[in-house]
Amino acid sequence: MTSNYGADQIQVLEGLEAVRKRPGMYIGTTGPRGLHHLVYEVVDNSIDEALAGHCTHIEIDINADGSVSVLDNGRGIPTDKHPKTGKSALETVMTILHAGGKFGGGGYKVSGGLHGVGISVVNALSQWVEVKVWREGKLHTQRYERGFAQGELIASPELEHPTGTSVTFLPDTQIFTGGIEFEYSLLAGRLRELAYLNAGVAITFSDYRQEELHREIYCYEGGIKEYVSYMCREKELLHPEIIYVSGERNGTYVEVALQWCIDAYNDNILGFANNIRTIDGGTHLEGLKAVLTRTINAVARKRNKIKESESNLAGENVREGLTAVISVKVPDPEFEGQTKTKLGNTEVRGIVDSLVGEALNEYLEFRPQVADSIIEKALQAFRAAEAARRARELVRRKSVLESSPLPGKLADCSSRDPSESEIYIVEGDSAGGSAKQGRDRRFQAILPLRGKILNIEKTDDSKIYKNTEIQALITALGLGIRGEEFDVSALRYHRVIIMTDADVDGAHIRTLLLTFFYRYQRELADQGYIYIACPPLYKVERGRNYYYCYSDRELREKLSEFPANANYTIQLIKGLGEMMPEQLWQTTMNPETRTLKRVEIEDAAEADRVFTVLMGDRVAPRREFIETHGTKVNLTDLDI
Ligand code: 0RA
Repeated sequence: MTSNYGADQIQVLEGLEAVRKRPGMYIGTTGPRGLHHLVYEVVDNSIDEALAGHCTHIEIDINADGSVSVLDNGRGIPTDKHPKTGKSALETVMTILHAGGKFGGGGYKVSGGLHGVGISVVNALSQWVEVKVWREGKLHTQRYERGFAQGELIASPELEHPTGTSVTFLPDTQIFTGGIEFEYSLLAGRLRELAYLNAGVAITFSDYRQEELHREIYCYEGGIKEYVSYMCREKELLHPEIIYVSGERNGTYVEVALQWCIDAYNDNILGFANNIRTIDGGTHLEGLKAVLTRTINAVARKRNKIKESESNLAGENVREGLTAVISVKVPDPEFEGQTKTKLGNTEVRGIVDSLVGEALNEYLEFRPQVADSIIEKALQAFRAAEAARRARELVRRKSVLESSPLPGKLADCSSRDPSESEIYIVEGDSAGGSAKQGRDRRFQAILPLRGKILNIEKTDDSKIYKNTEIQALITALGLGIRGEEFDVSALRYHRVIIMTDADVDGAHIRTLLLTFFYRYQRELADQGYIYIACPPLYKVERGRNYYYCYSDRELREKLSEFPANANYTIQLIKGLGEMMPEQLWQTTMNPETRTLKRVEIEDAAEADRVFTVLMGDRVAPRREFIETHGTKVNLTDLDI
């Protein structure tokens, strides 16, 4: 360190000083994100060696002292003298800013964007670094402190050891003032992602900081195909095989894996450029979307699924239910945007478009069944979108003009004051009949629904608007358009009362209705307009007296009041339809004597989960939920 600095070497020192002065310029932040980037930077060098075809295994250790080691079985960083610096190639890479990329055998370096700043940046921002290189039958070691080499590179014979590189570093607490604690799960997530993106590379990750060793090995022979298959693990597949395309043009490598699923209505496309997740998209994703739309439309026309006079499927129709990963490797990546996670290279759009276009065309040509099922799914999406648009327009027009006729089966009340009006939503026509006769028509309206209403959770908007039961509900209540702002002034009744039988079917219909209200206009539930009627379960007669019991507990209590030798009869009330109108009024509808439960959604997120569990496709969690919670789903008793 003492003798004859050449001009170059002074430059070197200034270079790493600059990194220590403005670390943010090189690693973004000196918070946790920047700290973890140090690891990614070192790992990227080993990944590059793997991509060059010389390395199969990368081992990352968080050591007991909090330092991190990255070991690979590549060729080892060259250790011979570098002609310009007079230093070993290794020391040059470690101490000269941006030396890594320009250096060594014309290798293809894919790291870029957020990292790819070079291992010298890690060196500059570390309290110490220890490098080991196994090459040419020798072990070469050197230590650095805050960027400065501590002595020469030392070589000792180690004939039996395979080639490779090991870099161990401890981040500098002077730089990372918020601490240098690495988060296992953060690193694990990124390392797993790297394993998916680089098929066949085995990545071992160990954490020696606790008594108990954590170790995981990530290795995916199928690469991004396995990534897509993992993302689809709980979905129903539209076609049996993941569609996989890979190719190269002008030094740009493109890999795409595609899988459409039946029970999904969104798309889920992950983009990567040079192993970096491009959250803000970019030209590779633009190319992929364009070519998918064009190819599926062309195949659909060729197969006569779209007539000459008909319009093309839109991109979002084609992508409905699609899970995809696109990974490109570009020689000179340009990353744009605030977070530098948008690929800017314009040439990539056309390369992706033409490579994927050719391959996908050929793939579908030989698999007409796969082609037809993808086309059919897209056509369904297209029709659903059209129908939803028309239905929305219809509803909007109606609500604007307020000319929508009330449904024929609604027995409306005479009051026009919503604050005193209530509507009973009743299961079935016969119960509806009793309720109509039993009600106080001045302020009580009755809307009978026939059978089970649609499960809104599983249905797209167009079907929702077409369903007559739901249309009746929407117009009778004066609700607006799904998802749009709730307008209390349009609500025709301030008590919306669900009245169903006290059996399993009744409970199911009640849940369907609650789901409908929750999904359609949740404020209705949030603001406490929804109630549940409580019809009696039993009628107990003793002499000239009779009593209604609304639960098994009430029945037991009533019976225990009777003398031991009493004669009495218990009538099980099977359904609302069995009750006489007068009886229904007295037990369930008369505000003086009835019990109503107000539906309270205390915690919207929890309610959403409950509804999803109860109404979604997955049968197992539903059973579990019903077993543990019974039927008491967010209902709190409220006597009024
Ligand atoms: C350039 C040339 C050669 C190896 C590497 C870079 C290399 C760098 C790193 C960084 C971490 N692990 C690494 N492994 C290899 C070798 C050129 C040759 O041997 O001909």
